[in-house]
Amino acid sequence: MSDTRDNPLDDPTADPFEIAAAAADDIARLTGVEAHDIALTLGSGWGKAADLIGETTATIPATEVAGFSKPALEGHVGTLRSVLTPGGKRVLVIGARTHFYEGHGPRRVVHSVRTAAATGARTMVLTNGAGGIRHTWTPGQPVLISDHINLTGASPLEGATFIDLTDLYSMRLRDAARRIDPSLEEGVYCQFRGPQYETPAEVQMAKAIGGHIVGMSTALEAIAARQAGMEVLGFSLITNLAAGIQTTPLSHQEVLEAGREAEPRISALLAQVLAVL
Ligand code: 8IG
Repeated sequence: MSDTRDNPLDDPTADPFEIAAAAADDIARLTGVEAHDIALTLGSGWGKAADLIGETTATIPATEVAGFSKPALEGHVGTLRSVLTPGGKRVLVIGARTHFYEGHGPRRVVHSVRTAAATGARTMVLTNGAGGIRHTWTPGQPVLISDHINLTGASPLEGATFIDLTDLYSMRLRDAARRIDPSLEEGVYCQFRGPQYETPAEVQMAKAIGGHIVGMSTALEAIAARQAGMEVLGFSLITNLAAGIQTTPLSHQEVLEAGREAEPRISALLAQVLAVL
């Protein structure tokens, strides 16, 4: 269901960066934490992963923070958390993703990323649940995002904002993740608008143009993170093989189950990766 309450981002004359700054002020006030070092967005299947990364010092409903909207879906948590890692880093855990398919436009989609940057975070860790195109991948497998293809036709950038996206998904951070789990594979993430899953023909198109992962979230967020000067690390949990790659129909139930089963492994992985960032 769409969210009909007023959101300041829906005012076209508003400056989205000012609203992100106001949101960061809300977070500082509500968490008691002046600045964060790292931000982590939890996608489908990654919901419990934050519990291992450190001590949660504050949990706030995203609806208390300027510009955030209600989560649209079961499996997406509508909270922001401040977590203190054993190494002393402050992590802003974002469990309140807004998807492009909700139809509120790119400003709302990337607001959490801009807010994270405004809290001081220099590293943006983006996670998602996604479909896998590679036949050798199995549901429940986490993979690193090496690059993306944005098939939404949209952008979070406004006007003549020419942003370089070379090494968008930081090689340095991918190397750090692989030192922790050398078996991690990587692939190119194709963002479709959704919310329908792809047709098998669309999956074949994604494969032909160099894609390995199909999803509905991360590319627009990564672009905004780069605009904000953050270093990006992206993980997809392959919750299903993409349409036509797997022979059975795709279901949201299957996605939730794959997430639950993979939880222990990906939680440990994320905690270990965050410890070295
Ligand atoms: I979870 O197969 C999940 N999200 N586009 N395709 C797209 N998004 C997804 C898929 C999928 N699985």
